[in-house]
Formats: sequence, structure tokens, C-alpha cells
Amino acid sequence: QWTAEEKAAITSVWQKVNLEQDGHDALTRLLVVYPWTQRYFSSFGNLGNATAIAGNAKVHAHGSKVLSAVGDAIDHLDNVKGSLHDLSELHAFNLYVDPENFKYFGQVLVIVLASKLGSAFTPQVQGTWEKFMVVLVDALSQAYN
Ligand code: ZNH
Repeated sequence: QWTAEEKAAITSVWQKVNLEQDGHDALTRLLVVYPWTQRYFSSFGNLGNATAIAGNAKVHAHGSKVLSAVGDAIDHLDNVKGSLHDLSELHAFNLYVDPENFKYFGQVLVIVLASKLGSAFTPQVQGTWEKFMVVLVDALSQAYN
């Protein structure tokens, strides 16, 4: 499924990721750019505007949790489905998250990585990350089928 170059593109980018900061940036973008996603996080308190979202401690903590799960998937690139099996069930049967939203998270994550890495995020690296996001979304959506 992955060439050696693709694996290197994924892991070398991931080494530069700061789970807390970049997870926070990605989740903040998700909640601001796709505001309907806020409804899943009603227990997080004030998400009233972009400033409130960016300053929300629960958003902060949750961002790094989500990126840790992405990191687990990267540690199991040959079995992403297996590594996200239980999380897929959690989202499908307990959290009732519409899986369309996983795609939006993939989009904001790519944007966060691009703005962080600048020219190191080459078109080729982006292409590999887009492919990885498809695999990730597919794995997180498995329980919905
Ligand atoms: Zn999610 C949770 C991951 C997306 C919503 N998540 C969660 C967790 C994790 C995750 C790890 C934790 C779990 C436990 O605790 O156990 N997610 C994830 C990932 C992704 C996601 C990896 C991607 C891609 N989510 C998502 C989205 C949404 C969500 C898109 C919406 C919109 N999640 C969620 C919720 C929760 C979670 C709501 C719960 C939270 C709390 O804390 O409450």
C-alpha cells in the first residue's frame, strides 16, 4: 500500500509535529471553519467565537488527544484500520459523529502542516499526506458501514 518514499514523507513530517500546539491549531480551525462541528463539543463550554475557541482549555487538551491517535495510526501504517478500529466504533456508536466531518479534519490538518512546514511541505509531500488522510478517514469510518 505504501512505497518507502511515502512512508518517509509521512514519518518525517510527523517528527516535526507538536501534538499539543498543532493539535490545538487543527481542532480550532475545524471548529471555526466548519462551525456545525461545534455541536459535538457542547460539553466543552464556550465556543462562541474564534477567540473563545482558541482560548478554550478543553479544545486545547482534546487537540493533542486527536493527534496522538493520528500518531498511533502512523506507527501502524500497514494496519491503519486495525489501529483505529475501536475509535471508529466510539465515534459511530457513542459519539454519533457524522463521518463527513473526518474529511474536514483531514483538510484542516493538512493546512496546519503546510503552514508550519512551509517549503518543506512540497507538492509531493502534500500528495502523500492527502493519500494518508483518505486512508485515515476510511479507517475511522469503518464502523459506519
Ligand atoms: Zn474524535 C473523542 C480521535 C475526528 C468528535 N476523538 C476522540 C478521542 C480520540 C479521537 C482519540 C478520545 C477518545 C477517548 O477519550 O477514548 N477524532 C479522532 C481522530 C479524528 C477525530 C483521530 C480525525 C480524523 N472527532 C473527530 C471529528 C469530530 C470528533 C471530526 C466532530 C466533528 N471526538 C469527537 C468527540 C469526542 C471525540 C465529540 C469526545 C470528546 C469528549 O471528551 O467529550
